[in-house]
Amino acid sequence: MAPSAAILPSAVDLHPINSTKKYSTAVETTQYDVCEDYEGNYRFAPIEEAQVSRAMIKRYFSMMYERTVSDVVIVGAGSAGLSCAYQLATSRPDVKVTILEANVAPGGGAWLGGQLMTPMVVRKPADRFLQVLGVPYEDEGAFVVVKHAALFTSTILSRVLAFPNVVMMNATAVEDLIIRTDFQGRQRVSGVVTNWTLVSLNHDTQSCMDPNTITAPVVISATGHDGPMGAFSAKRLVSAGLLKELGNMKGLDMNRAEPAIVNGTREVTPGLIMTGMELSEHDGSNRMGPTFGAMMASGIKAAKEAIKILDS
Ligand code: 48N
Repeated sequence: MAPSAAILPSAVDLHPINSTKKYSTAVETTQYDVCEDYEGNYRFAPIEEAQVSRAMIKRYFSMMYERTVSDVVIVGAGSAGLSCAYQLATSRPDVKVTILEANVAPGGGAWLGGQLMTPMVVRKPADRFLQVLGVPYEDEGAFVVVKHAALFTSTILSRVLAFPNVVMMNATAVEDLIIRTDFQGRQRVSGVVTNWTLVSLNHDTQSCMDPNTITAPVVISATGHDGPMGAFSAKRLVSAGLLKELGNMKGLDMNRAEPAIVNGTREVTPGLIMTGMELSEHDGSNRMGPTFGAMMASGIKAAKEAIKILDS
């Protein structure tokens, strides 16, 4: 008979370091003989190794099976991709959003502010998104400062992953686009070609290691402007003949760069919306350096553009 969930003691609340309050005394339960005792008698419920493996395999591969057909695929879980996912998930809980992130750790360049310093600057009015997320900040007038960039990134990650209509496959690379010719003879992006990132990065070390696919009527590319696979879709559009040449990101100019990225967020080719810093490589707009409001607003706009396509 399948064991019911162990009755575990109430979670020990984490006391501030200087608290005089001790952890609760040893708490024993009859089921599974668990014991939360920090004085040397801590006992876990029993487990079989196969139970752990099957718990992961069952969930991951049924999710992978179900999401081979998604409504929206977001490529890249940086600040733009995650902001886009949040906006989509909240405004359209009926839409199946699948995020593909090449790194094991999602978040892209938003774990630090600039030059490895931790504070994150966000120019108004993008601070409103921080208020929506509940991320605290210091108000400096024309801009606000989040005390640690990871406070934004960990908060939005936890919010996005909590939505029932959103799944994220990290350590998974998009290594090509599905490009079909529609009945009007127009080429349309209709999904993505995927592989484990470690495989994608090692194609030259083995014989052919074929990929997998995920089809979707809308693909949103948020692959950034640097990193091992930066500006992936922009570069692929050029090699596929859907874009004449890369615009190549221009020098830093905060006041020009941020509105250009937000206002330029759009469907760059049928079926493919581009957002965040990848757009600077596609369009040749300026970079903004260590300010993140445009990433959030561009992600939000990309979500709105995606909904227009889905509802058209
Ligand atoms: O953070 P990034 O790189 O990209 P954005 O556009 O979300 O945010 C950009 C921002 O961090 C800046 O660059 C700031 C504002 N600086 C500007 C400046 O002037 O320097 O996230 C992109 C994500 C990363 O996590 C990559 O790992 C991932 O996309 N990625 C991919 N994931 C799956 N498949 C791929 N082919 C792929 N390529 C990149």
